[in-house]
Amino acid sequence: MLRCYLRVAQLQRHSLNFMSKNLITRKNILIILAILIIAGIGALVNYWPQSTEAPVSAPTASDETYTNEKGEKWGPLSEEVDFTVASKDGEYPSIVSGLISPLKVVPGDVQKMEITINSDAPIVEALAEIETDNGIETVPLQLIESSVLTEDFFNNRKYIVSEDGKLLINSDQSDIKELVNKFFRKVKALRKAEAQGIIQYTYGGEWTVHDTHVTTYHTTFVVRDELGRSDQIVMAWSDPCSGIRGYGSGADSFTANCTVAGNAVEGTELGNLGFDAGNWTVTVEGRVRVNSGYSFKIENGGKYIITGSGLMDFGLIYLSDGDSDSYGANNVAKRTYSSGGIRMKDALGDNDCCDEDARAKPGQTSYYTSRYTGCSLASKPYDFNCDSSETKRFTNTGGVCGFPLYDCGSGCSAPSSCGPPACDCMEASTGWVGGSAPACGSSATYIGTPLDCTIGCTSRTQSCR
Ligand SMILES: [Ca+2]
Ligand SMILES: [Ca+2]
Ligand SMILES: [Ca+2]
Repeated sequence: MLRCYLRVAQLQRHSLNFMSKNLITRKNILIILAILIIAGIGALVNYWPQSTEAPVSAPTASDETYTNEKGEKWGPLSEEVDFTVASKDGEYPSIVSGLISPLKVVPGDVQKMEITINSDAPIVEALAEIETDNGIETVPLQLIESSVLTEDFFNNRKYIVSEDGKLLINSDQSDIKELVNKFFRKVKALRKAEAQGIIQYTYGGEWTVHDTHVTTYHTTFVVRDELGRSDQIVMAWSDPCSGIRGYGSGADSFTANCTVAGNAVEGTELGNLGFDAGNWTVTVEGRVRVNSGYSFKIENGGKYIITGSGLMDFGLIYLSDGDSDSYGANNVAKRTYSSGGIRMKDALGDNDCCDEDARAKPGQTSYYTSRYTGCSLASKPYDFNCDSSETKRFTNTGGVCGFPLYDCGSGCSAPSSCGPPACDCMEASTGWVGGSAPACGSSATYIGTPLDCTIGCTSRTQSCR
């Protein structure tokens, strides 16, 4: 919260600094104050008076989730994000941090954006492209301030990327110190003839939101320097990271721009986590984890954007397995605590359709006459093999009590006891007595065959899977 206030104060300071370069008279200060008061009133009524578009129905609950065009659930969105970019050092220009406030917007809101760029050549263009349900809005960003990069920037970073592309986390201080020193030796060597080394630029801008973002919401920042080099980060808010394995173990990689939402845990066990051949940005609002001894590989131009709530760490990953059948619960996120769970590496699947009944699991071959234990809200409580349908075991109909079980021709005799017929007798009247097979768990009269040891008409309960 304190950080939030500090950022707001910083934004206001930036605005004032920017304006004070040109406007320094008392009269103009009064005008600035008047503008700030009007802006404050605008914020109070949650509607920017300059906008000509009325707000449309929009989400309000803080934990609201949405569905993208692929049918994937995404969100919830933070109110605002303050982020750090973890990418390979020594490549310029490089977007290193930023702020989007608010992130969660409705039409009529004014969204402010700010990014910090490190570069060894002047920046000539900085843009924000915001893709929503109805199109892309391009917002040019203005220079707010620039300063020579100090060693503090590196000392205070929580994440740093080694030259071989491994993400190091600040808990490992000795590694950081060694890298910082190495970096500065490199910069000094490169920049010996120059008065200054790397410059840190802050660019900012704002726009009045006029579209909803229920299916699509991407924020892309693009910067270019005077040498024609560029850097880009894509914050794909509406695309959950879906390419990583859901259970088992081994190396894995991100395959698209995506977001690990604030309530999600993503990662792999017994393997490194990298980026496949693509310049992907993974936005981390939740947690990304690998086992201790493995690494996050910053490769193929991939980047992590870690927000204020986001975390990259080392540890174990679990799936919910309340019934200990070794299948993680369907549609339940990975997690970092063990209670009621199974290690991701040990799980046989992550699609247990009822995590309260060990009989229910993918691949189940048995049929059962009683519905799930627990899972009271299940719409198909007899789907024991988790294939989304309830398959009845006995479906034959047309059984008639009192008819001979077998229509045996001359030279054959009917079977005398439970077991296969003595010769090729035709089954005459096996099946449910009446027109239809009863529902799962319901009983009716059935005329059986020697094969299932229920010769004759008996009451039977339909079993399913
Ligand atoms: Ca289970
Ligand atoms: Ca189960
Ligand atoms: Ca089934």
